[in-house]
Amino acid sequence: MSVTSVAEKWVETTAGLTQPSRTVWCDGSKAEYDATIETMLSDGTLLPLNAKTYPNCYLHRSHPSDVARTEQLTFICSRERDDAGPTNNWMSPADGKGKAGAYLKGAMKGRTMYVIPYLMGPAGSSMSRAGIMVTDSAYVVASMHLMTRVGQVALSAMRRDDDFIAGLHSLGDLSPDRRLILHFPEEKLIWSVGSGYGGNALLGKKCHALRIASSQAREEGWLAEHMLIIGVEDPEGRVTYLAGAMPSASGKTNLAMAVSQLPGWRVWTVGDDIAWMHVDKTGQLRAINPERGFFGVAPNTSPKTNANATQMVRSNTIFTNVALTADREPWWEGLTPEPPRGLEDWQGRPWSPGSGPAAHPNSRFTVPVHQCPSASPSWEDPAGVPISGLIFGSRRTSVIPLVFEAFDWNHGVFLGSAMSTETTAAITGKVGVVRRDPMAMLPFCGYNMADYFTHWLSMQPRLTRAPRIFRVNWFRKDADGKFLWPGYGENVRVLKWMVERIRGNAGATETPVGFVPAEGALDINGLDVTPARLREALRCDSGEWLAALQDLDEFYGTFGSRVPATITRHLAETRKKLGAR
Ligand code: GTP
Ligand code: SPV
Ligand code: MN
Repeated sequence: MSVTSVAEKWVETTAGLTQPSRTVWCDGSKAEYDATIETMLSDGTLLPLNAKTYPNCYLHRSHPSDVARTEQLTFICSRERDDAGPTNNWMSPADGKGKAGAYLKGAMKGRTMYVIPYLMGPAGSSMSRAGIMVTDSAYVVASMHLMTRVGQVALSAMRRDDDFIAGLHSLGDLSPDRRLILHFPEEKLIWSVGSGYGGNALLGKKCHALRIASSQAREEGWLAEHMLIIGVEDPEGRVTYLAGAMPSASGKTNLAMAVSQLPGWRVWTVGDDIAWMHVDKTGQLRAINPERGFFGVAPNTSPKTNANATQMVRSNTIFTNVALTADREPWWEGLTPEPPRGLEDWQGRPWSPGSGPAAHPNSRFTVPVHQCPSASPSWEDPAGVPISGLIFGSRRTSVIPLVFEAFDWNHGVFLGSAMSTETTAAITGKVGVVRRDPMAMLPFCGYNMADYFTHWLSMQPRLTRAPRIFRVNWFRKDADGKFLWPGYGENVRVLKWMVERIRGNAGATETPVGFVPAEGALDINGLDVTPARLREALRCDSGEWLAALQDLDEFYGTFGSRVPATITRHLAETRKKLGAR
């Protein structure tokens, strides 16, 4: 591998700080992956799964206090506090390096430091970007192999000697008291210490592809978004590409590989978590999936809810924090209607009904995209796929209709900026708390969120055909706490309406918040949902909406004058239409 002098120097400096016993450069080969797995099998980091039914699959149990992203320990270390904005934790670069530096000093003594050159995005795409991360975790090395493109392909993609995001990761002592996930956008640098889990540790994912990339995207005029990407094929074989933002554990992976319950329609998977989108020369928005794998939520994944996922995780998959059956197969709540006998829970303890969930609620599978039966033929196209519609979805048990469409781009940006959602197990802390999560980017925007709204608005004049913007909510419940909408494969009915809206041939009714499907416009042929329940799922209640918008002035107010006037004007107009006095 040909390594640039800048990269070499940074790795040397890093080794000086962390003092590993040896440094290994990763080449991304299969031999390297296999050797890493062997090492972890022999030291107990991985447990082998049933080689007949789950070939090349392994179970990893993380430290019990290291099971999800820790947002309170995640910081944007821009020079100016205002450039991180009120929705991010902030530390000065000097403070960040001082604090984390103390945890990192000598942290790799007696350990191997792996250097991983990785590429986010398909080889040969002008939209792809390189990173170099170092880590003392073999689990991270194997996961990066599955989730990114590792080795020379990354080094070759660098446009200059210093054209890479540098990421320093150490497990430290895994104590939450000595854990920090720091981002230095001005230095294109990430420091993460004290966690070996998911987005905290696989630095290519949230740290690079969202927090640092969003800041880079603003400078360079593109969008780095927390979005799935799909192609929706109609019965004539025409494919319409959509990208959709939903907060953590709120339906991206499931929608990305939905098995259509509508004859003739199907969903092709391009990505399930992150979209990088550029405007091309003709003014068309195009998206690539910067990742090469899925890090998906296990609980509730079943042949009924997500047949593609259950099929793709039957080989070459690393499971983290799922339960283990007596046959050494992975298990999680929802996989089968009844839990099998003789389960070990996610911490390896014998499990019995009544002792809480057997799999951790944020347990996950890590698997390459190409194993997904619905992977799109275009998923690695260096030119990306043309995006005709954008979806903002959130998890709300009330108020927010199943689907509605923004009046135009700017109104859609307002709807995205006003998104609220209920928290999930993907982050440590309380589950089910309603919070503002603009565009599902609250934990991932690497700069001031008000400037992010401005950046979104600035895209519109550059687009010849601005994508239609839709808002969805699969999670609205009735008075008895039951979901009003069956979800999963039935969501394709909603996708069909979107595709027809994009083509200009689906009926819609105007409400104060946007267009909802007109009576009969949503295809419910063969669906077991009463018209009354469907009406309830689509209902826009002015009183409920006005109450739900109440805290929005305060939220926008935290950004001071940085919030674009277009956004606050849309809020005022919406209130007026809803009949506010
Ligand atoms: P991250 O990987 O954390 O970003 O999550 P995600 O947005 O990819 O969410 P995912 O698709 O993994 O779904 C999270 C949870 O929501 C799982 O328990 C799913 O079963 C559930 N879920 C997903 N789609 C639907 C749906 O259409 N209806 C209902 N009721 N639940 C859903
Ligand atoms: C999320 O929390 O949005 C995830 C899981 O996708 S993690 O990669 O851990 O951030
Ligand atoms: Mn997901």
